[in-house]
Amino acid sequence: MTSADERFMRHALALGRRGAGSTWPNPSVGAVVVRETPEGPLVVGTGWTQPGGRPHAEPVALEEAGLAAVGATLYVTLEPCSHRTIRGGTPCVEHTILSGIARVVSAMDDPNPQIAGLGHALLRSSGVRVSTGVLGADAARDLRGHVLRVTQGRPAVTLKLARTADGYAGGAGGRRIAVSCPEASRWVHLERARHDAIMLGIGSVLADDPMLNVRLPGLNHLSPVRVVLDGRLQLDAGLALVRTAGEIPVWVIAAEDAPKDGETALVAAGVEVMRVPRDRAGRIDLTEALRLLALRGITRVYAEGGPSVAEALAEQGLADEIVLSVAPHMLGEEGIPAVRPGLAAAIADAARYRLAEAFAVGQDRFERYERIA
Ligand code: AOF
Ligand code: ZN
Repeated sequence: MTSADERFMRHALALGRRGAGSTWPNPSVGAVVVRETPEGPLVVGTGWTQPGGRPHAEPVALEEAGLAAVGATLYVTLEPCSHRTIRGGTPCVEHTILSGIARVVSAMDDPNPQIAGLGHALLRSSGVRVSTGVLGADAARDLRGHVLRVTQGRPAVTLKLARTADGYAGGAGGRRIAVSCPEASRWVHLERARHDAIMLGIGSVLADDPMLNVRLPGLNHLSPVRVVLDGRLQLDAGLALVRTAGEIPVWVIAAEDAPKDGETALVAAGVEVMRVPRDRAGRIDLTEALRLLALRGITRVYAEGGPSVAEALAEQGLADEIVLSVAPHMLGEEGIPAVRPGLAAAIADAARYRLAEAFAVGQDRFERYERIA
């Protein structure tokens, strides 16, 4: 590996991130084709996985490079695929070999059992030089949703909670309060766009009647699937989510024994109702709920609350990233605490989470924690 390899892989990683949230069930991969010239290396093609998951990143970059790919190096953030599917067409390995690429630099093996090393092996056996593992840790973080889905049958979960300076997420009785500053709210909308699904507990939905869409100029079409954890099926057909279910999907995950009466009106409004068992505490079994989402192709979930869902996810080791923000202003009275004891214990435990980053957006301060084990 050379510093040039790292440099171009960084470029490929940045390109791959562009598709995050819009390629599920596929991972969003980035690819860069680089040619040596007398003046130094030259980027002759770039690509990333396209909306819906196809075309893959490699054919996009290789097509742009055209004949300039002959003898060039392909940087790719995931092992090129080797499988042939009815929907997919030509495997990326074949595209790569036919393009005349001399060397492939990849960040990580694809744990998808259909590929799992075969992509790299086929390239080598065709005389392409292959280096793997370049910035592998960065790629593993970016593609965590894909990795978890194909290895553990669950999506990656980002948990996000905002609180006032005195620690509240809501007012007394769940009353909605303004917590985040406008800049932080916009940042959250961008984060929504980078995930496949937003997930909320029914408590927050009933308290806030949120839209849970992406409201950023030009990016509205990137609104993710809206998932509500609703054990007793309390979702009301008059709520904003339900009224817009025809435009942006709403999936409700209820307990198996939840009453059937409300379901007809929700389904008529375009809501999909799914059912999972209850856990031992009588709540929706989160592991089962996430398994269901992964089965439906979801790789990246943005869990926006509220405090009970956040605590349960953290306690059960299901939150891969935890993003906590604190605003400068106080609520100044009793409210709903944002960080419940189980979540506080999880992030304070150095064996479970580490503080990866601290930053400010507008007036709000953010901390991002990453799961260790
Ligand atoms: C690549 N480049 O850009 C992506 C890859 O359903 P298919 O046929 O599109 O294949 C999906 C699988 O291909 C997916 O599960 C993952 O293993 C890999 N994704 N591979 O070579 C890409 N997105
Ligand atoms: Zn491919």
